[in-house]
Amino acid sequence: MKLLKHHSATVSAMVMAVGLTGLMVGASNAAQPTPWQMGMQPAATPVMEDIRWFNDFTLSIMTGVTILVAVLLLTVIFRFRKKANPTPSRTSHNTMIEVVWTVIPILILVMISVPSFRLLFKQLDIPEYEMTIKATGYQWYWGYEYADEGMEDVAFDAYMIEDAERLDIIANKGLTNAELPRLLATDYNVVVPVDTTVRVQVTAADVIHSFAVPAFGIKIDAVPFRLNETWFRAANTGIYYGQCSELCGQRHAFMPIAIQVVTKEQYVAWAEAAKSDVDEANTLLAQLIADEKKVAATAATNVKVVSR
Ligand SMILES: [Cu+2]
Repeated sequence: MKLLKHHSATVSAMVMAVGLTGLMVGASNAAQPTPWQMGMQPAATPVMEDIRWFNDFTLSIMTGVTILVAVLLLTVIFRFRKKANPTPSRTSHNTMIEVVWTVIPILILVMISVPSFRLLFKQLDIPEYEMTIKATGYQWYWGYEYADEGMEDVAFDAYMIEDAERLDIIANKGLTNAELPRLLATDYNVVVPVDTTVRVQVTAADVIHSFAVPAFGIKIDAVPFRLNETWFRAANTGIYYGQCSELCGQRHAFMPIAIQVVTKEQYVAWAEAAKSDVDEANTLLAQLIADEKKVAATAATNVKVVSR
């Protein structure tokens, strides 16, 4: 009986989870975890959109199976208990039902495997890419190199911004907590253009790390002496955060990944400046984004004035 209660609690949790993830599909651009978040981060790439769909799809099948099994268990317990059914049936075989309970699970597995393999190929088969970035895992930070022609000199290491420094920056620049999220913000962001297919080559220089960005649906091991590849194509601008996802030592939790997706024009300006100085390029980029926000804000107030 205890077991049954547990079952139905799981089922209601599943039903709730299906509902919640369904709700979150509407949100388009949140790049970091939020307090009390239950589902996955909103998708920022086509791969992540498919992952979210696949999660909801398998979760709904699982929910159905769990409900069916719970109902069958309850039926057996109540209808065929000793009191209600003192002389049990002596049936030992029923060909029909044996065929049914073999064939239906096979069909369900086939139904799951088709989109599962399609998604695996989509993740691992690198499409035609427009640029390449190499990420190297170190104990305990990430090193990035831009690999395209003319960009060979653009390389930097990205360290997590420590708590004390973070509070200073927030106070000095008047930022919000979400603009410089704790344990996720880094001193250098990986800058990439929006709507561009980026190939990421991932390796490590000491122990095994893992390069993972949830909103992009990417997670790939960073293994010394091995070059792994993944890709993403971000559909919205904004900063997307990830973390090392392979236990790599004492400061494993403190080597986050921050990818800043900017407009194509902003990227061109950044890349041009970064060829000679990444710090200057970042200052320029911050200026460009601040200008863009100002323009957007004025446009918004104008609209309000007009609508009055
Ligand atoms: Cu690591």
